[in-house]
Amino acid sequence: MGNTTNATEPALSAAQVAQFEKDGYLVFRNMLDTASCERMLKVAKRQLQEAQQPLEYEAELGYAGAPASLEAEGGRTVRRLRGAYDRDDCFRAWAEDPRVVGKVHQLFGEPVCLTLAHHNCVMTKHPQYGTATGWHRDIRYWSFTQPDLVCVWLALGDEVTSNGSLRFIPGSHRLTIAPDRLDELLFLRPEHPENQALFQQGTAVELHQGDVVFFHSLLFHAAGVNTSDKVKTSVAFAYHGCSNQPLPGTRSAASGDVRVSD
Ligand SMILES: O=C(O)CCC(=O)C(=O)O
Repeated sequence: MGNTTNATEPALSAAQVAQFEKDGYLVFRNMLDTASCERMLKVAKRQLQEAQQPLEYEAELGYAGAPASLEAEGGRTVRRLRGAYDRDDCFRAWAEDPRVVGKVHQLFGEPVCLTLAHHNCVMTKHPQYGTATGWHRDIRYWSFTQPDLVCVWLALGDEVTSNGSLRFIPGSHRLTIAPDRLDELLFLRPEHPENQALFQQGTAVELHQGDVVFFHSLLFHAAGVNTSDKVKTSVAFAYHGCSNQPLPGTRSAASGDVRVSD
């Protein structure tokens, strides 16, 4: 597995910045300590049990294999605990952690804002009804002047191929993709020959508790199903340079953002 970096420095080396620009992602091993991860897991588990809103259900996504409705068997399987920033101090502290913000600030070269639109969540991938995610770019979730956001994904436990770890296509944030290669939800069409060649370049990024991956909002990524017997839990926040504003009238603008660096 490439792109592995030890998170001992507060900010990024020139080599790390160059690697992010080339590949579109960077992995930091053991960035968050065990106690902080366990605290987040405990809070997430309790909020899941209590079905604390706002939640996103697998049935609402309509992905292949998802329960057909909220009333169907498995229909209340949670995909996201939305609004993580306002759910608990432990998530807020992570979103504002100077080690995270410092790195993103350096990547953007300017003060950083956290978007409260989409992401801003605890992602859960459940064993039975958790669905695979096709190849996509996260920019499909947002509308900003520039398509430049960075997602920061924290693993609260093991994320390996068998429980649906992320897969990335290195460098794909720099590709121009003809519209006919994408479906109406902006997923790469699996049957398209050029897409199939691209999928061959996909690489699994296995993570363990406390590992963090930063990735560009134009990077194509996918994830599998969870064939284990434990829920996979991750925390995802996304950031943009403060000069890169959401487009007026969009969900990105309505959700608001939080300035997290000076
Ligand atoms: O865990 C997954 O299925 C991938 C999630 C993802 O990439 C997304 O929701 O944008």
